[in-house]
Amino acid sequence: MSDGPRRYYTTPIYYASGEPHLGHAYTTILTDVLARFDRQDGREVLFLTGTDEHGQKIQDEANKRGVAPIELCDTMAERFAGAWERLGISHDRFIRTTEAEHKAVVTAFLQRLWDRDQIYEGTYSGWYCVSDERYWTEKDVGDDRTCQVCGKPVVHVEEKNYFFRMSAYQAALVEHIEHNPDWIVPDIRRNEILGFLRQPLGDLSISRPKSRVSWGIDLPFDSGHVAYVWVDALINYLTASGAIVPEAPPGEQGFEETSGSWWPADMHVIGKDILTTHAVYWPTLLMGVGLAVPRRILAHGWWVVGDTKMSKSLGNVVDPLALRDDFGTDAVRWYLMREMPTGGDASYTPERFLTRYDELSNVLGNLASRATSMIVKYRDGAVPHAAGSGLAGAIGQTLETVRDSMARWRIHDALGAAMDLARTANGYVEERQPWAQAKDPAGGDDLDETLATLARCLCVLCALFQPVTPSKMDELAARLGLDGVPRLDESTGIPLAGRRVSIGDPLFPRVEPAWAARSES
Ligand code: ME8
Repeated sequence: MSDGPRRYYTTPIYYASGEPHLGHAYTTILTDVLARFDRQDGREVLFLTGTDEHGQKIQDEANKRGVAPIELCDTMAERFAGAWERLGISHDRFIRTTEAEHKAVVTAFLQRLWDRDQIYEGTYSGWYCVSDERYWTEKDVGDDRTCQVCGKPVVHVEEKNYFFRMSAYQAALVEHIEHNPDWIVPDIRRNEILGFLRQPLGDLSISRPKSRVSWGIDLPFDSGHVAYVWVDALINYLTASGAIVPEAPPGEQGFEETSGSWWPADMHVIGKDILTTHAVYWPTLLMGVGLAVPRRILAHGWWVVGDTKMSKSLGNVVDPLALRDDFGTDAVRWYLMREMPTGGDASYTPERFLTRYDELSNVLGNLASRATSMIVKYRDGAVPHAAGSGLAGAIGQTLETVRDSMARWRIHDALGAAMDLARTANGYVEERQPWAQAKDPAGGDDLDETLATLARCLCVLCALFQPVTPSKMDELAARLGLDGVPRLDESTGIPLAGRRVSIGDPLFPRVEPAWAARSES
C-alpha cells in the first residue's frame, strides 16, 4: 500500500454468465468501504470493478440461452452495474473486457511477452473445468474427475497452446513474498501460496485454439488462437490504470515507465477461490513484461450456506437485492461487513442478519433518536454551548482502535469498535439521566454538557459509520445540522454549539418481512 495521497483499489471482474449474488456483493462492498474510508481520510482513490466477458463459460452460457455472447454480456454488465448502484457502490470505473481499450492493452501485453521471448508453442494434454476456466492435473481431479473448486465434472482436452515461461519467475516470486510479509493478507493465504510454491512451478498456458473457444481476444502472433480468459481478465487491472498506451511505438507504450498512471494497484481485493491466479499467474506475467507487481492482495473468505460455498453453479445463492428491498442498502452493507471477520469464512443465516440489523436499530439508531429528541425537547433544537467532552476518552480510544484495525484490514473489528462507542454513549445517557437533569432547577449546566457530549459523539459516529452506511450517515449529518458527513480527523473538533438539530423517522426502523418473523420468547 502506498502511503501517498492516491490509492488504487480493484475488485475481481465478475463473470458475465450469472446474476450478482451475496458473495459478489461482499467483495464489492468491502472494496467500497476501503475506498470510502480512504477518501474520507483525504486520499484520492481509483476504485475499479467490472465484468469478465470472454471465454468458454460465457460462450457456452450464451449458446444455452440462444443469444450472441455479446448480447449476454451487455445484459449482465447492466445487471452488475445496476446492482452496484443499488448497493451504494462508489466505483470510479466499470470495466468490460469486451471494450476496445482493453482488447488493445491485452494485445500489446501479449505482443510484449512474445517480443521478449517469454512465450513458446507446445501441446497441452489434461483436464479442464469450464465453470472455473482452469486446467487441472490428474492428481487435482481425483478418481471422480471433478473440479477442485466447484466439484463439477471436468473434460479432457489435448490441444496446441502457447505457454508463458512462468516457471522462470518462481524464485523471484518466492523472494518477493518472503520480503513483503503483508503482500498477501491474511497470513493463512500467504502461507498457502508459499506452500504451493514449494512445488516446482509449471509454465502457464495462455491461449485456446479457436476451434474450441472463439469468444476471446486474438493472439497478435497467431490468429488461430485466442488469449486464455484468465490472462485477458487479469490485464483489466492494467487497462484501467492507464499505464499502457497501446498505440504508442514500442518503447513508449508504458511498459518501462509507469509514473503518472495508477499502476501499480494498491490493493486487489479478491475471494480466496482466485488466489493462485492473482498471487502467482498475475505477478509472474507482470514480471514477464517488466512491470511492477501490485502492492497488496487481500483474499477474503467465503459466504457459506450450511457447509457449502454460496455459488451460482451450486444453486444456493442469496440475492442481496432482495434483502436490500426489505431492509435498505445500508443494512445489507453493515451485515456483510460486520458479520464476516475479514479474511475468514462466514455463514449466511436470516437470524444473524436480523441480529445485526437489531444492533443498527437498537444501538446506533436509538442513540441518534434519543439524543436529537432531547436536544429538541430541552434546548429548542440548538446544540448547547458547553465543552461536550464527557466521552472524549472513549472517542479517542475508539478512533485509535478503528485506525489500527483498518490499517490491518480488519474491517469487522473497526466496525465493532464504532458500534461499541454508540453502546457506551447509550450507557452515558443512562448514567447522566438528562430527563432528571432537566427537572433539576440547578441542573442546567449539567444538562448542557450531557447534550453537547451526545452531539459530539454522534458527529464522530457519523464519520465512523459513513464508509459502511453512507446514505444513513448523510441523513444523520443533516439531522445534526452539519453540512455533510465530516472527515474523520475533523469530526472531533468541528464546532457544534448552536447548530440546529432536527428529529426525523427512525434511521433504522423495525422491519418485519414474512421470512423474518421473530419467535416470541
Ligand atoms: O472468478 N463468498 O469471477 P466470479 C464470498 N471472473 N465471495 C464470493 C463468493 C462467496 N460464496 N462467491 C463469489 C471470477 N465470491 C473471475 C475473476 S478477476 C481478474 C477474474 C466473490 O464471477 C469473490 O470475490 O466467479 C470471488 O473471488 C469472486 O466473487 C468470483 O467471481
